[in-house]
Amino acid sequence: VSLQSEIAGVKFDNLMLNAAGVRCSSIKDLNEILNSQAGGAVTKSATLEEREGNESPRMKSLPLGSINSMGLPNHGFDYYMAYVLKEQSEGRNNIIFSVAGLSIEDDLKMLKEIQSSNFNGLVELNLSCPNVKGKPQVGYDFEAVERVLTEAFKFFDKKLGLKLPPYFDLTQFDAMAEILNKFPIAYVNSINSIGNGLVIDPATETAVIKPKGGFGGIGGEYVKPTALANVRGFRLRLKPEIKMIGTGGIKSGMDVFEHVLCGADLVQIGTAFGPEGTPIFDRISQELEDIMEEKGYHSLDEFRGKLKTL
Ligand code: RRO
Repeated sequence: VSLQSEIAGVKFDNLMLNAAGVRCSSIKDLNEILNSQAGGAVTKSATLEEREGNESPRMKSLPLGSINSMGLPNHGFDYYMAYVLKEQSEGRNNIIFSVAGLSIEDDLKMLKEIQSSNFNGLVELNLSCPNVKGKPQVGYDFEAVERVLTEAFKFFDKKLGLKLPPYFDLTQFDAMAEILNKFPIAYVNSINSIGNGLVIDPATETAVIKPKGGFGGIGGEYVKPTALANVRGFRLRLKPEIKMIGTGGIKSGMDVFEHVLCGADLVQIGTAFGPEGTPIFDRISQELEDIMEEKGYHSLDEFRGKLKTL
């Protein structure tokens, strides 16, 4: 069976990638992903300048997932730009360059630099970081999303994907899809973590992470139904040229199978990749291949988006 997939002419031997943020901040991390069974790698979202991020402890693994308030620690735009250009020059095109400006102006500055560079791969504009103090998630400000896309596509003609926060009402899917369908977007990636959850330790009567009084983005099993709903919700509403990446709650082959049934072209693994590391891509690939063989599927196309409803 084949786990190959494609977005905007970029081919991936395996539909599974890391989710931006987890084990992908350094060149060493990224090379490890590229040397694994993963179909490609996504870089830690870059800001214009290098950042330390929030105070520690800022991430905690939980029985059913994770909470984080990293606060966008990263090596800065130039570091990741140099890396993706070098890899591209060596023939690699399966790296997604994630950027997350601290303002719309910063987003546009980074997209302008990418536009004027030789980089021709997929770019993921993260409109959904929940953890930078005082900065709301752009994806919840529909007018701001339309504004950044309107400005970006005045000059940007490379392959742009969007990382969106989870939405929770069908009117939000309708309104966001109507905006996105106006633009030549390569893909939508749903979901980022569910922002500003609160996990507490009742024994010590204390929040489990330090930044923002303990509020942080929730990932893992907790978020899978929300992730599937967002992938499905957008797949049903977006024009077919806009592909989908499914992210949220994947830790088994069956989870990937479900994301693809909802319409995912690629999937990304965050929370579960943290503790397990790159062997997870091998394990889940094997599990997915077994499921496909048992069901008689040879390719992802045979069941992608074909969820049945009652
Ligand atoms: O760095 C983070 O705190 C972070 C980011 Br940029 C994001 O997009 N999602 C997340 O859960 N954490």
